[in-house]
Amino acid sequence: MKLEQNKIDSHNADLYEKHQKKLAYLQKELPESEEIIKKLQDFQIAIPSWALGTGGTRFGRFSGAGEPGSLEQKIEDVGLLHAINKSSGAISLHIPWDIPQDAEKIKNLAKSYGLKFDAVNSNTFQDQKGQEHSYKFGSLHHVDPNVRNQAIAHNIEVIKYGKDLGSKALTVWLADGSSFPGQLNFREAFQNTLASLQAIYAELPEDWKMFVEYKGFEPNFYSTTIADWGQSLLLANKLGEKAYTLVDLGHHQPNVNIEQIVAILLGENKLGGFHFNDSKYADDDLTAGAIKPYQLFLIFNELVDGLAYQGLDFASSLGWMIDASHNLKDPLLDLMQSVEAIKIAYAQALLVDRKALKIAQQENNVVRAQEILQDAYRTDVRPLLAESRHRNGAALNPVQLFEDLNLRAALIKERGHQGIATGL
Ligand SMILES: [Mn+2]
Repeated sequence: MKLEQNKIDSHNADLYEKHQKKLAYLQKELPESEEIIKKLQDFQIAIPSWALGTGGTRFGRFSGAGEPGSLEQKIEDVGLLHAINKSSGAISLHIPWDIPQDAEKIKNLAKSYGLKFDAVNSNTFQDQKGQEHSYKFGSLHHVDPNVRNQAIAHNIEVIKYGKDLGSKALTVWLADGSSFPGQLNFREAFQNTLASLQAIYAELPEDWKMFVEYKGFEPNFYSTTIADWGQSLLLANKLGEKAYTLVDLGHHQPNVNIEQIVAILLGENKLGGFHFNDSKYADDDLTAGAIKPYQLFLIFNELVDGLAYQGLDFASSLGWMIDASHNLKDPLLDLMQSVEAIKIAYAQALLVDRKALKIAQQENNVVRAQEILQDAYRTDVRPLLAESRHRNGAALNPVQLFEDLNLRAALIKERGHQGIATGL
């Protein structure tokens, strides 16, 4: 389904006067408004192909209606999202859930919606039909070289699909680990993982990056072979300059200081990308900013500071991706909310008075430092986001537009009630 521009324009016309009032106030208060609006216009967040269907929990899945049943329909959905918010101009594919049978056709389809292909993701956490060796006891760390070789070959195949589509990065997340003490020799598991990743890295094109994702728990309950950012960074350092650590917000134990991890990784120029989501207890994959918006802001505060320190362009230097999928909301509305929350955190981080913060830090003025951060965090920057969308031809209020136009009903009419998306 392609959304006609005039529908967005008439939505905007209805809301424009009210928007203009709020924006004018903010522009008067914040001299940096114009610069922030421009940065927001450029900032795109990739949508994962597996988040377009209703997710499940380990107890069940309650599918929504009108979900995309094919890769083409998933691209259509991201295209629709991008038309509405002009902030989701990329899609991240998971292989083998989304194998592009005809790469040229898929590439052209994505192009017609203004979409690029972000990092491609391999999957060695499930067995696929007809697969010779099982990943039940792991993949790249497995005790059996035949299993490792099969997993290596799969990752190399994923690179090939990505090359055909114009992707520039491979994300490797492993479910490898152990659930009981004694099950695994930790040192050998790590060494096997490194050797396997080296074999994959050797096949990485010159202008590609490899993102090594870590996770502290689940699906294994005693140990994970790439459990934290230290282990990921160790691997990335050993692999070479094209390898980076990827931070997924849900992959930490409760109360871990993620913003500090981000600051240190950026200082070493070893942060490759992000998987945004939010959580209360574990890897809940909830809407970004739904539970801990202040943490999200503090992370962006480090990102703005760290990327400037490295002299890197904010929008293009890291892989910005959502990795969320849950069982209650309409997936497209959920993604709109995630994108909004991410961009709010970014805009607030841009508001931080860095010179004043530096002085407060030098003077050990703890109160002042907190005031500076919270002044930025407590500013309602939503009119700046709305203005950046409006200038890009997108909707002033994406969620309202989607609901007012009954876009899910239109998708159900097109696809039927039974469509179930592949993915989690
Ligand atoms: Mn992830």
